[in-house]
Amino acid sequence: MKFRLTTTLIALAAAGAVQAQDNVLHVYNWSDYIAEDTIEKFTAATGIEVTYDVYDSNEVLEAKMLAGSSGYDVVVPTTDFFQRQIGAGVYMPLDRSKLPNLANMDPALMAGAAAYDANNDHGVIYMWGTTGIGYNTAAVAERLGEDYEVDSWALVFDPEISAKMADCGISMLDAPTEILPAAMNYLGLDPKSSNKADLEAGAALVASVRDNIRYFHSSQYISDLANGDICVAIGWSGDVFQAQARAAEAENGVEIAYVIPKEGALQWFDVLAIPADAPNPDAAHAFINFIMDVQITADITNYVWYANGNAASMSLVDEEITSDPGIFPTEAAKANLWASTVYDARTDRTITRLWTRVKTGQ
Ligand code: N2P
Repeated sequence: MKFRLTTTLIALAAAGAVQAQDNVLHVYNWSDYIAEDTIEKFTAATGIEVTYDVYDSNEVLEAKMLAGSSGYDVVVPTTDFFQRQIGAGVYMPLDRSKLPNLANMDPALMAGAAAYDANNDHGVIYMWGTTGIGYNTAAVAERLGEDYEVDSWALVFDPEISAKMADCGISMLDAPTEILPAAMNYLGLDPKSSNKADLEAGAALVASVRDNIRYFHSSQYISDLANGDICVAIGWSGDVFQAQARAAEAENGVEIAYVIPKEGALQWFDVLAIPADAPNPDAAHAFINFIMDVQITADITNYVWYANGNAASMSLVDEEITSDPGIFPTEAAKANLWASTVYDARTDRTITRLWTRVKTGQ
């Protein structure tokens, strides 16, 4: 009798554990990259509970993906990192039969992502944006004059100009594969070059303004810009617009603007993907399909100020977003955007080494 009771309890406990696991989805996404109610709505619609963790660096995500057994069901790499990770067998092919909302996606944008993931077999576009400059308009006018037009990387990369801004705080993304190409672009070099000498020249330029940089970080600048604690940031488009919105909401007198420098900028795409060892691939597919719902994805864009890849959602996106050239670049700006470069392992090591030196000022 006692034996039977115990086995029954074990069976019940095991069933409970399996069921609990079936109904939990582990999402790992960028910080400040989803609407306030998206997760809540997903759970309400599907009964699937979500644990939601965040990162602010492709390098951090990549380390977890390459180590394996991350426990995550959905992650959001940028296409260049994504391609290399697909090569390492990190992601499972998507089951299109579980993704009917794929029909909502923009074919031209998906074709762009397919350059990194043949046939879009492993991922769908989540959001995209550019890496440009966020700045405090009053702080710039005060230091560089009312007539100074912020339209160039010179604000950060010209040592004399950035020296004048240093006191109010300049930050840079801690993202070497985005900052070094921007520096190379400013120098007139090909930002997509994997040539060691070009990367070294980019690193030398960043090093030359190192003393003017308060910090390298990829998420703190949102609130710091909004609060007036820094005045210039090389950052991601939507993050800068979120800073602008936070300042406006706080009515603290801080006015933030975003510019895609005239020399050019990186246009990046982040994709939703499922690790090959995801514990709950069914729930992962349900989540990705849910994100591709036109209303859900429009809500996210309206909250985070990043463009999405969902053509059918565009009519639900606020006009102040669709009409902003910092979010939807003009044709002229588009001509100067470059796409992410996929670096081989050797170049990647070079970049890491150069970046460590730049950051530590050695
Ligand atoms: C959101 C970061 C955007 C992702 N905070 C950059 N690829």
